[in-house]
Amino acid sequence: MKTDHPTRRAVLLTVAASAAAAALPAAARARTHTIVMEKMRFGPSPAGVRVGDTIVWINRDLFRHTATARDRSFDIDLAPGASGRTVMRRAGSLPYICRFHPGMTGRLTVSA
Ligand SMILES: [Cu+2]
Repeated sequence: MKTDHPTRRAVLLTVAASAAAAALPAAARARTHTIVMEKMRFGPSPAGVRVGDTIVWINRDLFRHTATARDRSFDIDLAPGASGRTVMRRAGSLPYICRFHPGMTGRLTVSA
């Protein structure tokens, strides 16, 4: 009768996953960060954002909001309760606003 040895199998899978991660291009290692819009404010900007990473924007307000980069490198328009994602395409210190509420501002630092 043939049996899998569970521990040995788990170790082999872990080794395989590490090797695969090391071989992946930067884009495939991209991470996802979240910024919440709530009470007419953007939540804290996440640290460690890199080009190719995705920002998930969640609008928990009763108002429609956008997250619009001043240089227009990203722009998302969200109905109340909606969420959506943008991919960071350039490095820099990127100020952004809500187009409907100019008092709502934030700044994302994106490294290459
Ligand atoms: Cu707004």
